[in-house]
Amino acid sequence: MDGGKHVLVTGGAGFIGSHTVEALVARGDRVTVLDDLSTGRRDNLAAVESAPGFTFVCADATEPIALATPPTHIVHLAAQVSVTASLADPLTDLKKNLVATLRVIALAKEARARVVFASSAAIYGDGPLPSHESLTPRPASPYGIHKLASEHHLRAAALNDPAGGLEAVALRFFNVYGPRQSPSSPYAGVISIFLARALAGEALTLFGGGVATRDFVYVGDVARAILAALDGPAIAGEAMNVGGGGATSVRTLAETILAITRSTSVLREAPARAGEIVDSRADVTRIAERLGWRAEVPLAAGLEATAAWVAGVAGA
Ligand code: NAD
Ligand code: UD2
Repeated sequence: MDGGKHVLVTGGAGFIGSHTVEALVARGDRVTVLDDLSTGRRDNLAAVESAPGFTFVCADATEPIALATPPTHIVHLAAQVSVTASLADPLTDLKKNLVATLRVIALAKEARARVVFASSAAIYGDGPLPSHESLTPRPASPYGIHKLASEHHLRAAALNDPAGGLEAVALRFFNVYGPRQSPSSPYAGVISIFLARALAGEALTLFGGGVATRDFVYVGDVARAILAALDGPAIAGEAMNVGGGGATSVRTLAETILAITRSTSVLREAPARAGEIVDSRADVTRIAERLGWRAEVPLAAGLEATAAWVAGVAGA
């Protein structure tokens, strides 16, 4: 086992979580997943269920977290992930996205565990592009506010740690996509929704006419970034962008997906969704310098892999 790491992955049964868990198990780490299965699925973990050192705990991360064996590292992914849902119900978002982080910090202090936290591009709001970590964040949704507040709590916990040396890294994910991203909720990621609809011959909706741009990053690249942050030099509460560094409009994305799937689905326009940022693109120099990470999977290749997965699920 890699230096005796025992990694707790909250939200490990979810989309990004299950890819991260597979990568950790593959290199021999001991892994505990804590997930309430609110949006995650146990079968996302089918490939690792019987691996040595793997444990699944069905629990709510907003409650105090107690494990039989303390972790050496924590990847905190459990969250309410929809910007739109956070606007409709900010109090639930506060609980799931901020209270849960405070539970993780309490455990990290007790266990002396390094924390890698899933933050988001949503903390930037509509600021200058590309978004650099030194910019003043201006989140435009409760989701972005609570992700940013979580980052501040992690940094403060690291600075004020009486024992010294609490390590925490916030990774600001841009738009992550890939296999296992559920298309079933209206708040699901745009790529999984478009692929499912294109394959079913249903119309693709372009909110705000599809002029918004996003920096899409493949889930396998994101899992590698998480592992790099777990293994990298000690960092007391620093934030780093995780994106591809490019910008693709939602309309271009829709047209690419129709071509890849050879779909005859129509594109229809609808008003922009409230609270959403228009343009988003990461400056990825910091993570390249600090952790030697950069995205490797081009959008076309990632879309092909995701389309194959969506088609498999639809045909299963
Ligand atoms: P997901 O919904 O697939 O994963 C979230 C997981 O957390 C699910 O398995 C869910 O069951 C679990 N969960 C939710 N609340 C919980 C709670 N209170 N206790 C225990 N488990 C709980 O979403 P994802 O896309 O894999 O997102 C993972 C993380 O990455 C989230 O923190 C999200 O905010 C962040 N993020 C995602 C994206 C993206 O593009 N997908 C972008 C930026 C940030
Ligand atoms: C994603 C993450 C969110 C947050 C943010 C960071 C998801 C589900 N959410 O939010 O957690 O961290 O990134 O910036 O991954 N759109 C359409 N038609 C559709 C669906 C979406 O036009 O059917 C548009 C939508 O209006 C937006 C873009 O596509 O302009 C991306 O939407 P999204 O929901 O995939 O992701 P986003 O950026 O709101």
